[in-house]
Amino acid sequence: MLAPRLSIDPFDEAFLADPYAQHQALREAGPVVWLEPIQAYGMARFSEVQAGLRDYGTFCSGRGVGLSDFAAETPWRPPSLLLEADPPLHDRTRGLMNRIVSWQALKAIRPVWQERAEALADRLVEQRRFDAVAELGETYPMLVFPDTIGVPVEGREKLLAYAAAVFNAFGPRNAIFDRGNEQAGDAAEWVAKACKRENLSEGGWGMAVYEAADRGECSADEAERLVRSFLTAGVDTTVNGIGHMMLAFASFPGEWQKLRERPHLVKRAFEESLRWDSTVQTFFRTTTMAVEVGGVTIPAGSKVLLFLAAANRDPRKWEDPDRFAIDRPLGGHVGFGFGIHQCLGQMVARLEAELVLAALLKRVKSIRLAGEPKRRLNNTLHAIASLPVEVEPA
Ligand code: OVV
Repeated sequence: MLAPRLSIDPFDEAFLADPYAQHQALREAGPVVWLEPIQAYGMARFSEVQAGLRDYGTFCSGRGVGLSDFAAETPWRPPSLLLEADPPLHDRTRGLMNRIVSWQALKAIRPVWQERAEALADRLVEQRRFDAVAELGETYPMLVFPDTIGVPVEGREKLLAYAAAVFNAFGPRNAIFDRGNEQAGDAAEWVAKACKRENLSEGGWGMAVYEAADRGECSADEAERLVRSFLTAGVDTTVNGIGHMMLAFASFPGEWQKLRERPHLVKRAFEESLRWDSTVQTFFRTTTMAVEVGGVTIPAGSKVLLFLAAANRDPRKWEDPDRFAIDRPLGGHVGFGFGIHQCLGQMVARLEAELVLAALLKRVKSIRLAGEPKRRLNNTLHAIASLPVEVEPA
């Protein structure tokens, strides 16, 4: 059977401004669709997305997780040794990185990160009105993450523009991609320098990668590129994760009251906000062989777009999926992906969100939108440019 052909372009500006409006059409059309404008397959139902992520042998990452097929085109930057790699290479690099982003490492940084979350919350609640993106979503990760990696202070604000450009580059070379590159300016050069051993501080996670290289776990060149992964994947993701968590509470005020009564739900609230609005909306895979999905044969060498965010609101899996409900039964969303590539930094993201949310919860009785949220269009991330909120101190 052939996949239904759709004229939906998941990278046009209308789609990216409100992807949720079109996810239903993608899911309803079938388990696999052919997206005419980008000449690629797509899957938007939970069970097929999860199965695709699970089957890394058939749906590979080594040919790139963007629209560009690395088997046919030269990648625009040297491929990530994690995201854009398959086993066995992937398992070696991932194992090394997992030992750095460990439970013990997170336990060690928690007190400092907590102090910074509390201080920031003090300041914002005193203000009453603030921009939950510019003053919280962006500020908090930038207060904690670059120090943890150990990058130079001078110029580190460039990390935001660099990440935005990388996430744009998973899509087609459209106007959003061009604008992102323009705004990035010399950020890629700054990041390349920051990844070098001589520019990383002692005791940071960046230096820890080079120490793994000293032990023979990878080469020095590989270490440099693995540090780049921290810097690419660690900022704009958590920035928008915290932003959407705040948007969720501002949009569903009853949930804040619920959380005030049941503060032990803090971690679940973040998980639910990621399900409700998944920062990483999509990633591609490439088929290594012909594969049948729901009666449709996808030929070998096909690009397949996995709609993580659409899967996370699939009514086949979730009850009343458009509702943000912090006490919903735990369901295992795919906002952090699934399987061998599942987010390396998920514990970092969870820690940041938990500390920010707990710090606010102690101080805030209610949150409301104080203006129209503004979107920032990105080919992969669901991103917010501005989110004016007003809080009532507790
Ligand atoms: C998950 C992710 C996003 C972007 C870049 C990378 C990873 C990387 O490994 O460079």
